[in-house]
Amino acid sequence: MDRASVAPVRAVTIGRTVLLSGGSGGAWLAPVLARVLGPGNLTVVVNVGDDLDWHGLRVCPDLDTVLYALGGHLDTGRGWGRSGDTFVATAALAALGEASWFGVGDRDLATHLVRSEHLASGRSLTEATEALGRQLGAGAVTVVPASDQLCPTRLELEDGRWVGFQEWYVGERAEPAVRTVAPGQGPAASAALEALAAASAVVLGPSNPLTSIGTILALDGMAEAVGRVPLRFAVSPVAATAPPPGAVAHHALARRQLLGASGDVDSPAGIAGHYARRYPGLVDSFVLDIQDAAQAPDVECLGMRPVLTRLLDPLQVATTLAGLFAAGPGAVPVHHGQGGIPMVAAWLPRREKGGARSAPSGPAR
Ligand code: FO1
Repeated sequence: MDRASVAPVRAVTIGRTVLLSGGSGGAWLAPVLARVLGPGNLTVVVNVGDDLDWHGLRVCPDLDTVLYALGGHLDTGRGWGRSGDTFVATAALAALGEASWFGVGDRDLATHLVRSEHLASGRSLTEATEALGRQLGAGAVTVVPASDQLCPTRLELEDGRWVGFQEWYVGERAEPAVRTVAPGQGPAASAALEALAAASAVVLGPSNPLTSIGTILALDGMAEAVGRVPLRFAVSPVAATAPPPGAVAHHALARRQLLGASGDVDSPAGIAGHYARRYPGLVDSFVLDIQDAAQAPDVECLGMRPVLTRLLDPLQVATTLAGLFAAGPGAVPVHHGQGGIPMVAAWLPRREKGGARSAPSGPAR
């Protein structure tokens, strides 16, 4: 994401926020949300289920996508890797007879070399990410891996093969139908759990609900820590009009395939339903596009408060979220009709029967 293209916005005063993120979806929202929330208020907890060891180097695609976006280095056309990168090393590897289905850019390669050196010298992935974030200019945003351990996602395909996530997603363009998604198991990173314990709001970002958000929530202690945050939002990764974040062609196909494998539909209400069934009570508000307003009642039936905004505009999403964080828990939405389209402008504290406003109460768990 080009930092210069983001208009300056007035920061609002609220507590600390945690964004759970995959690659492109989180990278699309994180820089703008960070500006809206103000310096030091955002921690991004990033999926590590896509990570792989490549020619002896640790590659963390989602962490790097988020760091590059925050530092203004992301190739936004591709949705991953560094802008202006070349692929000479990958071509040289192919010439040596090595598999070349996973293309690592030459500038990107430097990130994997430095990270791998940190890990080899005994530093944790959290420490390596902090150092890389400083070097890449990720600013006042704390970026932490969901786990310090390698816990790769495995997929069982309909043809019976078990493959790693990248083998399916990149190697086979997400085309083979998926039978089972098996998130890696392991402890959540302590920095991620500490950020959640200190947060007043958490956002399940507009990322893949299974292989980005689901893999984070599968780590030991993570879902419980998310459930203890007072305000818990999810942002739809899909809109009726166009795919919001993520320019990668097979991104939407992957989401459809993976939701299908768990019996869910690739629509805002389908994804809200996925969260409601898998993690009952975890998400209390679900953000979807105003053009999908017809699905808001279905979201409400699932026990979540639907929040309508312009989902294709990260600034609208970020300012909507910040306004709701500032209003606090236990408030009710105010809808403004705009050309017949309802939009949530704010939560108001609930009114007592006698007309007085009640103190905000905690959301139902
Ligand atoms: N995506 C591709 O479609 N093809 C690639 O060759 C590829 C290489 C790659 C190398 C480093 C990296 O950080 C990301 C890379 N990606 C590639 C993107 C990545 O596979 C996915 O976008 C994420 O894992 C899904 O969030």
